[in-house]
Amino acid sequence: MGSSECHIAVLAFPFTTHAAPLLSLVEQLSAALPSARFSFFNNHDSNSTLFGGRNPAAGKVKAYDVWDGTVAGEALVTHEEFIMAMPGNYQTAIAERGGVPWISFWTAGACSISAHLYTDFVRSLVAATPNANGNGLDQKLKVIPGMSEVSIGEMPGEILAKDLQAPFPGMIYNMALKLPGANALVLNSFQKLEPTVTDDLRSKVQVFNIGPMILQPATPKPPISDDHNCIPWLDSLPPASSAVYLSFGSGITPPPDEIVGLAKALEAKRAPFLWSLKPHGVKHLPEGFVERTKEFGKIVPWAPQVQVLSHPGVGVFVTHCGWNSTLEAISCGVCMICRPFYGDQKINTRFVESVWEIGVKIEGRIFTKDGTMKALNVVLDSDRGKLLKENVVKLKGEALEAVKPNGSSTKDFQELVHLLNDSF
Ligand code: U2F
Repeated sequence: MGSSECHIAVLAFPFTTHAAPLLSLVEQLSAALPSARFSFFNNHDSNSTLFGGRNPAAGKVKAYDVWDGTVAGEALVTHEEFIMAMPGNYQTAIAERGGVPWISFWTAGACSISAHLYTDFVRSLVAATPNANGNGLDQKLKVIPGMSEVSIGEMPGEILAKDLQAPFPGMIYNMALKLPGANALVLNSFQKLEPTVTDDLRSKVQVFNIGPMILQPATPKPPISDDHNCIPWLDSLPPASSAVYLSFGSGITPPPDEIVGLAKALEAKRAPFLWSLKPHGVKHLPEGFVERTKEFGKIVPWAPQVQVLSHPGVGVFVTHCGWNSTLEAISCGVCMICRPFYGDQKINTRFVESVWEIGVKIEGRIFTKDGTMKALNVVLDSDRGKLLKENVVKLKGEALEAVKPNGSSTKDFQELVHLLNDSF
């Protein structure tokens, strides 16, 4: 195939924040590979959100809607229904892979994909560990490179699933089994963030560690919309404020009792706060909370997170520890209070608290008034908090180095482009 005919099929996973960074990667690659055309296969809803009114890379990226299993007139599909419908539909869309190079983009960190590659080993440890008092899951994974701080119970839930053949755990397990056969694995991370884990991964598959993509000058940035005036509100805070920013990604709203716990802590702490909370979460706030906190608090259904975290008035980020949020906090030098819910979030939290030491995990697993107050006091008003801040600022410096012209992520991106060029 001559380079003028190069055509890359891109298969997206349409849930939460997976398809958006994949499209960013495609746009960045398109700029580096002027002769390439990209077909972006995704479900209808996710494509409408991503492409609505946009024409990425001057038309060189074309969106194709693939049927995701939704039945007309019925609610949106679940992960499971999508997984059942997807393989056949994707194959029909792009024909058999036969000889076509496969490059995988994992939208979370090296730590979580590495964990999935150790699924059989972790499960064998679980099977061999007497678990009567529940302590078995506290066992640290000292023998897995880079994971000595992580316990079995902090592995992504799919690894520990009772039924490894159930649709979602089964899809991830099968992906991990096939991954060493990929031509490359692309990660939105950077070498100095997870060096041991990444070196171990590199022994199994070729890795291109190209992040943080939000700091990459070449990554196209979507237009910023601040419909709820978060930035002017932050600008209006007294100088040297340390506002609390709370957000739980694209899909999570904490359960009602945790929303109450968070609200009580914010009211008691009286630090300025900006809370990204959907209306179905707002209705669980304690009566009168919004009125009582209106002098120092703001609640919005969606915030321009990267700009918020970049604002000097923000002192701490209360988060579910999704990978994009974690990288954004690091890239902006903001400490985190973590309340992981599912998937990679527990392992990310462990790295935040014990490996990078840039934040704390919420005590007692869930948000309560006391646990949240304690975490806020540690991060905002203690010597430990000062150390966490120094660490995150240092890590931000490493991230900025990685995306400089000679930085590790820039080099990895250039090598990825070479690999693609050589494949044409
Ligand atoms: C899944 O991630 P989520 O979408 O739940 O969470 P993040 O990876 O943290 O991504 C959330 C993104 O949404 C943005 C924010 C992040 O880029 O800046 N955002 C915003 O702009 N404004 C808001 O008010 C709230 C969010 C999954 F749940 C995670 O466990 C995985 O790590 C992740 C990646 O695979 O996908």
